[in-house]
Amino acid sequence: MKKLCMVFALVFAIAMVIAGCAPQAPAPAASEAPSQSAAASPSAAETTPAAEPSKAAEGPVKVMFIPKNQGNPYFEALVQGFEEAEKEVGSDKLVCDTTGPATAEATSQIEFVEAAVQNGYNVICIAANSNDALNPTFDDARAKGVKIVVINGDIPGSETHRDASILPTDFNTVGAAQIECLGATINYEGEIAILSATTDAPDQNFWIEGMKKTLADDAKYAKMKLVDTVYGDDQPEKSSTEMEALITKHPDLRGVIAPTTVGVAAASKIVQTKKLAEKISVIGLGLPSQMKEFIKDGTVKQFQLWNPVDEGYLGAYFSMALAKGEVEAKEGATFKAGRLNEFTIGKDAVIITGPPFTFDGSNIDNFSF
Ligand code: RAM
Repeated sequence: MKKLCMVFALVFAIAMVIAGCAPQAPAPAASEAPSQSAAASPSAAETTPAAEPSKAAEGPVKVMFIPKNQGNPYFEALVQGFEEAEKEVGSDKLVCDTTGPATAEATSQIEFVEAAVQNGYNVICIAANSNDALNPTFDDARAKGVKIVVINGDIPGSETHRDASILPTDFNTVGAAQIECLGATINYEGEIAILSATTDAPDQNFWIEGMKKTLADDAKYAKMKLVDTVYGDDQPEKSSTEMEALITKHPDLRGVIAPTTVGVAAASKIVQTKKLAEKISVIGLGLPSQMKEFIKDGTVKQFQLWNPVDEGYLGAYFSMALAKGEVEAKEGATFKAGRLNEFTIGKDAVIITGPPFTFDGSNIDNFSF
């Protein structure tokens, strides 16, 4: 794992110099806070009702990770990180488990949060499927002394209902970086579409907003026209059907951005099968392990992501420190996360894992997630 990280860091440094679609803004340090919510909200720590003391002192800290849905390889990469941390720390001190719904609807995670509370978990790390549908459930859990850490996306407008948020990267840079990534492959011209996950997904909607803003504000992209946004629900089949429908509906389509690992793999497969790579450029946020074949055969030129394994690993270390009272979930507090070293909590109790990264034929072989 250490080796992977060193390789990752090195390749990242090189790729930032040479990649055609490197993010426009420099990658933020872990201590820099994004401003994800439109309106400034008070820090979660200030508004939290007095909770019962954490039960962590009685045994190992128990962390439950709830992904958006089961069976998505992206979240399996996060689980890998949680497990790595548990192994490193020892299961006498930290136990990390995973549970979650089959599909990613707004309310599908509620029963899993409730069960984790009942089963004595100290911290729930959840990739929430909605900005606000879980608020009452989160409030109940916190009133019982359970810490709620949203991971892989914040819940804009509902920050006071969670303790902290762990983001894989600075979300403020993702929308613009994706537009540039696509633009560079289509000469900054033509009809484009977005293939997203679910309509409620907080992370997707935040990035899509960033893409639309970039298209509207930056003259460099004036000739790129967003003609459609469709939703594949992070299900391979639905994503494929939506991609096929986009191709039929928009005969002049030049590019598709799928900011979901499920969507971008499905879209790439359709373009590969239909031999449309010369006409339609697919980019997005993908897992190198799933995208490798498309990079190798030229179906996809480049795509982006960050390190989801590190995100899970950080989630585990932060959860443990939080449950043990070693760190407070508020701006300026610091904590150590094993091999990733020290992190400083940003505004609205947000913690950023690391920089985004552009993958292409020159580096795709270096990654194992
Ligand atoms: C998908 C999910 C997830 C997103 C990644 C990039 O697997 O939608 O939330 O962060 O892609």
